[in-house]
Amino acid sequence: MLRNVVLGLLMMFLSLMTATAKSPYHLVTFKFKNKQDRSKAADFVHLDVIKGNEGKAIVNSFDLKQIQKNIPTLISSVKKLDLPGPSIKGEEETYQFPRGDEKFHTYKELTEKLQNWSRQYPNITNLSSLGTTIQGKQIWILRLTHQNNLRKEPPPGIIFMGSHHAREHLSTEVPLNVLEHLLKNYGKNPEITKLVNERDIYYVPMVNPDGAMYDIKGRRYKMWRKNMRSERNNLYGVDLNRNYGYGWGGRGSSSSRRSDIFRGPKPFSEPETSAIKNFIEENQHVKIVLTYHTFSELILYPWGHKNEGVGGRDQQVFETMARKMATWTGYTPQRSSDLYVASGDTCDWAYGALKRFCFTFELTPRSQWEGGFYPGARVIDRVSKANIKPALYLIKHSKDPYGVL
Ligand code: 0X9
Ligand code: ZN
Repeated sequence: MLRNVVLGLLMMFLSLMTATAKSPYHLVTFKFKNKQDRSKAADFVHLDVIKGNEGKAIVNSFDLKQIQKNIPTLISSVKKLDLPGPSIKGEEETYQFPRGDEKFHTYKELTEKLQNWSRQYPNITNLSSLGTTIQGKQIWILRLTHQNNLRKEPPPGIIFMGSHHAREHLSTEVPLNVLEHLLKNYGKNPEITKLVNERDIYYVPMVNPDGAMYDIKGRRYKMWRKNMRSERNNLYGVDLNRNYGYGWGGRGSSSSRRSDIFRGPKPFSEPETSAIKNFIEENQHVKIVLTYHTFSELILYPWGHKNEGVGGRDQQVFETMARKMATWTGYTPQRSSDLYVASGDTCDWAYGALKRFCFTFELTPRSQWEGGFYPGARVIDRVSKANIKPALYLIKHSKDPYGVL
């Protein structure tokens, strides 16, 4: 633990040292009396950490002005961070992770890996694209199921997604490694073999490849969250986890382009969210959705846009599953809105519009001081391993989610 904290502080220090001098980002600490206070703050900024009555957020200069104007009494301190600000020109076109973090996959490496796997395991995989991003990249989806299932009505299914948010690179590595575990153990491990034979499993490890690659452009992390929506060379970006169409436009999202929680001009205005929407709508047998994010070590479920649970048996299913998965990961199971109210996220839509059981996993670390969005490559294996059991559990129960009751 102490080692993690020391390493985290060192990583932060190094990343601050290597960043450029010009910085639009600040670390803001809030003091909250209650949940309402947290949601008030979440109306303006994205809260990265909540612990006790304190919250922390890394905010851009626009968001900083907004909170100073609207909720000054909730702010306890503001610290300037030396991180480079957004721009779409003037940077060399290298898409490589910063030194020491090369184990994370670039979009190109991800593409090659998925293509290799689909060649290596032709009887159980199929690689295709859900559509293209703003910058024209393919949004890869790898289907994992025995080829016999392709000729008939597909068996019950599940989708795992990563990297809706650009800077949350670990959320691509975890599904990728769990997928690799399934591939390598097919035909060896009876449980995995059975699941691949009897389920339809989908992986979209990088929903927002434009943003993820922009975040590492020039080999420096930029703390970028949104996609790459721009106008006349002016990058602003849309928060893809505020752009889904259930309760869209409500609390915890912004109508301002410059905000880090900008929801976009209308629901599903972005090619990335609309590609996911089309896929989940068209595949009714996909009964469970898991969207990986970072960080804070949480397992979240609807509702997120209002301070209520979904009620009835469905709520029991969410709670039972989340509690069970928490035993393997040590993550905290929680209703999304208990964290803070935010509208337009993936899970509110998947459940609200289509009744799919949907979880948001906020992966490692637990805190900003252990690296926040940039915990370093050394955590990848450990976090991936911890996420195998929850994935197998959800794959199993995608046949009948109510079976957990
Ligand atoms: O705010 C988000 O989009 C998610 N956290 S993250 O740090 N990865 O950005 C959490 C979404 C949870 N949903 C709601 N609270 N509605
Ligand atoms: Zn996220």
